[in-house]
Formats: sequence, C-alpha cells, structure tokens
Amino acid sequence: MRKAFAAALVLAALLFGACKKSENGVRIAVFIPGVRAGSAIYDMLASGVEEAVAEWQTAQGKPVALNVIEGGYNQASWEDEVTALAASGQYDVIISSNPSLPAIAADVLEKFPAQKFILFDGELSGNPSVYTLRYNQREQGYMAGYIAALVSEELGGASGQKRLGLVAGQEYPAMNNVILPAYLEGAKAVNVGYSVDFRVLGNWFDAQKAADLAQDMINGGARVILAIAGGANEGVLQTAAEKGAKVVWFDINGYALKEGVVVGSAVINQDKAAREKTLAFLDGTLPFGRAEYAGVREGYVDFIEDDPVYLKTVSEAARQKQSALLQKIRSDTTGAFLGSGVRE
Ligand code: RBF
Repeated sequence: MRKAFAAALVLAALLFGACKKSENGVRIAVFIPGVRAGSAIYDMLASGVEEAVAEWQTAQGKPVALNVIEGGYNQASWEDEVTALAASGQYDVIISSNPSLPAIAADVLEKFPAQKFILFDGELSGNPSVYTLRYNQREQGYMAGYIAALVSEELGGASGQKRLGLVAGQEYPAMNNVILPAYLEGAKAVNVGYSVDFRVLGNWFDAQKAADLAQDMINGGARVILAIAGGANEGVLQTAAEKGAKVVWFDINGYALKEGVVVGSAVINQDKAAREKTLAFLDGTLPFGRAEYAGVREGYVDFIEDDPVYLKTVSEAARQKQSALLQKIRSDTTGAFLGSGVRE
C-alpha cells in the first residue's frame, strides 16, 4: 500500500512537474521533517533560506521560487515525500535539517541522481550531490550542563541533590552519544556528583506528556531540566514555572519564553547557516560532496549571555563561571579542551 502510494506520488509529480524546472530561475524546496511551529531548529532553517532568497532576488534581480513543505510527524513517510519532491524534477535543490536526512537523501539519489541536497544537523561526506553541515553538539550540550549545574547548586545549597533533568523527544545517535553525555560532562565539571535523569517522550509534540515527565523529574529531585522536545517543550516550561524549577533552553534564545524560569540558552545559529549556505548555493560556490562540522569557534554554536532576562535571572557568580567556560571554548583553538568531540 505504502509503495503504491509512493509510486502514485512519483507519477503525479513526474506528469505535472517535470518540465517546470528553472523556467523561471532557481527553484528551492525546503523540506521540514516535522512541523515548523514549535521546533526552533526548523523555523531557523526556513527563515534562513527565506532571507537568502529575498537578498539574492534583490541583489541579482533574478527570481527564485521557494516552496517550504512540512513533512509532518510521521517519520515513516519522509522518504516517500522527499522522493516525490526529487521525482517532480521541479527543484534545483532540496534543503532540509535532520540527522536522518542524509540516509534518506542517499536512497533518493539512487533513483534521482540529478537532485541536489543541502542538509543541516546531519552528516554525509563524499556524495557529490550532497552538502552537509553538522553542529558541534558536544559544545552545546556541555554548556547546557554547566549552567544547569551552576544554577542547581545555588537552588539546592551545598547539601542539595545533584540531579539534573533532560527531556528528549526521542532517542537518536546524536542525543544518546553526544548531547546527553556532554550535558552530564558539563554538569560534572561543576561537581562530579551530578547525574542526569534522562526521559524520552516518544514524539516531538505532546506537551502534556512532557509536563508529566517534568513533574516526575522534579519529584525525583531535579531542579533544572534541559528541554529538547520541540513543540512539547512548552509542557516542561509550564510545569517548571508552577513548581519553582528551572529550564535550560536548547537551539534558540529562550529566556523571554518564561521569564525567571529559563536560566540558560545553548544555541545553534541555524538561521545564519541556512542563509549563508543558500547564498553560496545560489552563487555556485557551495562545496557539494563535503561534510562540514562547526561549533563555537566557527560561530554556529553559542551560549546567550547578554540577554537582560538572563542577567536578571541568574546570579552574577554563576554567570561569571559560565562566561569563563565560553571563553575557554572560544580560545580552545587546538581542541585540547573539548576538541571536536565524539561525533557518532
Ligand atoms: N527537534 C525538534 O525540535 N523538533 C522535531 O520535530 C525534531 N524531530 C526529530 C526527528 C528525528 C528523527 C531526529 C533524529 C531528531 C529530531 N529533532 C527534532 C532533534 C533535532 O535534530 C536536534 O537534535 C535538536 O533540535 C537539538 O539540537
């Protein structure tokens, strides 16, 4: 049934779309593997490409057609959806962001080898049709763990429980092998006694279940929780606000989302990356075939420490320590401190 549906999609795309490519200039598809609203990593992807397209059109006076397609939460359908986009022949490039996209793109390319892909938050090298940019999430996770533990120390006092929370939408290699261990490592740099209560939601949208998990973690002694569950993060914020717990935000600046509750923002500048790489594609200078890896020193991973809400919410002592960590990562040009990190 699924195969028949995919075949029908492909056929329809071939019949109706094949002759349109480049008739009116460059055509770009942004494939959101999920839903844009509530998932900052996807919203940054789309807005970065949108910015690049607007800039390029203004500067060059040439039209660029941009189509942003939401793939939805059914991950089993993503490959069919990307296949249909490639089969349509309508797009000079498909731009997306997810650790699972490189494998999907590689499969699609076996059938449609002319398709080009720009993929963020994933990694694939040596395929001449694919450019990838993966972020150093060891740095991102470590900075989140460090601030979480600094704040937890102040909330719990010297004898307080040394337990932090992490809610993830699902388990995946970058989470289990990079983000979670780095979060713990950062916390242990504050005090070796820290452990992480790691909870998995099973989806990226169920705010009620995320709220319940947060409640459970708080009951278990966690005072600070890192939220990496897309649209469901809202539930973590709500529970933390009600119970006097704190939240560390990931991917974007989250301080203003719940003033006084969000105590850290370890961010990825995916909007900047999407803008730059789309412009490079339009210029014809994007190095297809390459897998790039970038973090704090390259300007794609950061910790927001100049937000007035952060200044108000977090003690000066904790902020100074966090700032010193950021400086240490910035000046770690030899990779002696965090290095490039474990990537798998
Ligand atoms: N992150 C989100 O914010 N929203 C999502 O819908 C989402 N879906 C994902 C689906 C899969 C299969 C995988 C592997 C990851 C997903 N992520 C999602 C996590 C995302 O790739 C990234 O790890 C986090 O945003 C932290 O930077």
